[in-house]
Amino acid sequence: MTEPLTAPVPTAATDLTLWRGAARVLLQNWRGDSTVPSPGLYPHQWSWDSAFIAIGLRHLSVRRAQRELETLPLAQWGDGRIPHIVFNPAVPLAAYFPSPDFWRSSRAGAALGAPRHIETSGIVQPPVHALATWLVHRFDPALSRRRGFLERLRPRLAAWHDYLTGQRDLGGGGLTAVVHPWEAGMDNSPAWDGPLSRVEPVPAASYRRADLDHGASAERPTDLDYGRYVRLATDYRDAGYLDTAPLSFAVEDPCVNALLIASEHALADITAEPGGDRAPHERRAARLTDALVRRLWSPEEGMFLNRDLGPDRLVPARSAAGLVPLLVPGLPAHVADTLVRTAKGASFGLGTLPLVPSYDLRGPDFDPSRYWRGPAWFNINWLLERGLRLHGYTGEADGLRASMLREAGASGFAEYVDPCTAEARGTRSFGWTAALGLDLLAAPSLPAPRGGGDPAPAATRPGARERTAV
Ligand code: 2M8
Repeated sequence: MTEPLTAPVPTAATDLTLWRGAARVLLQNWRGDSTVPSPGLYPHQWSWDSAFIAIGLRHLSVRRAQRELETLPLAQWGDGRIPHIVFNPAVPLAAYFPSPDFWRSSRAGAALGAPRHIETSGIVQPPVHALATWLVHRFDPALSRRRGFLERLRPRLAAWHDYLTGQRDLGGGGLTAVVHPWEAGMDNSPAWDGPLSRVEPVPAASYRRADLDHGASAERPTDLDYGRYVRLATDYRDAGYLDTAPLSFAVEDPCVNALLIASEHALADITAEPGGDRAPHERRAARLTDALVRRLWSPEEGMFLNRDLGPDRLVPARSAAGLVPLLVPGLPAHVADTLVRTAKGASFGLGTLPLVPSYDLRGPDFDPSRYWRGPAWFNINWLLERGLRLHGYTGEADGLRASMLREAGASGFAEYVDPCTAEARGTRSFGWTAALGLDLLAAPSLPAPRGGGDPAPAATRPGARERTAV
């Protein structure tokens, strides 16, 4: 590590152990320009991982955090999409499936302006980038200005949001839609089971899964699910990655849209910083928030649900994605209060379990170990912690923060954990678990006013955590 540490190293012994462990993961997973989620299972750059990782990395090196966020949009397509994976050409093809020779982005995506010299996937992931960019900027505004950090990223982030709110408003109701479960990040959530049941899986013999070389099959998606993922990706690729082609999977996801709204608020801040007009972004954030509540809020369930655009109806499965809109600043107060009640209830156990599960504990498909079908993930819990703080639930936020700090280190920075026992699951030394642990450690548990606010930058309030945009 060549750059000096930019945040004070904690002094309490347990905090120091956690700090050192998290820093070690981020140093080991750093590849010169960006960070891999995990050297074995995920040896390339992933889109939303990079954003979460940058948020934590800023506490070790603001320059690296800026670099992390700058490299990803270098692979942005001409139509504005930021691909979900940017492949490292030095990694052997067999190390990860689907590999660059499956996606063939430079050829299959040529008409949409896919980069000619960088291979990427053709799908996207949740838009955490503008939010991460703003948080990294706020941590050291002077360095950011000197390096023209916001200036360089702003047009790319704007094009990204234009793509999501334009071409990807597949339902025509003002929200962005995903065309593959991987786009939502919660790859095999039970919320996809219904929409995916209409997809014909490709034969198992037509491809080789690399994930099972690194993970227990009981903690990964089934072969049937994989066959369907590969079918969707193949069809999308063969249609030239066109969003206007007939799509057999199109879903509006509350977590993706909530992150888009939070990022749109951040884009308003990014635009206003050098004196630009924030109003268009604030207006778009408000429109998205209205559409989110109108199209995905379920008063009966007390949470948001996915909308399957095939039959155009809400999917009854209660995934933690439906709690994430708590991080939306303009959420009506009664909706925020109901979400917190649901999170604290028997289905999600906030305050009673170590961490909030990815899926309803009482759901018929709940599995505490299998990937996104029940285990607790640190990025989702980090988002909920911010949402709780934003809406004034300081005690609940403090409790969740303490629990995350405990379990991140105890699990060896696991990819996910059993939500009831906090036993480690998935891969270890996982990028965003380490990064977000570091972020929580650096952030004092300050109360936030309802509606958020924009505290002073780190330079004037050391270790302070920015709450703008979420
Ligand atoms: C997982 O997804 C990838 C495909 O994108 C996989 O299973 O191979 C998900 O947990 C996703 O949210 C995450 O970004 C990615 C890398 O950590 O792994």
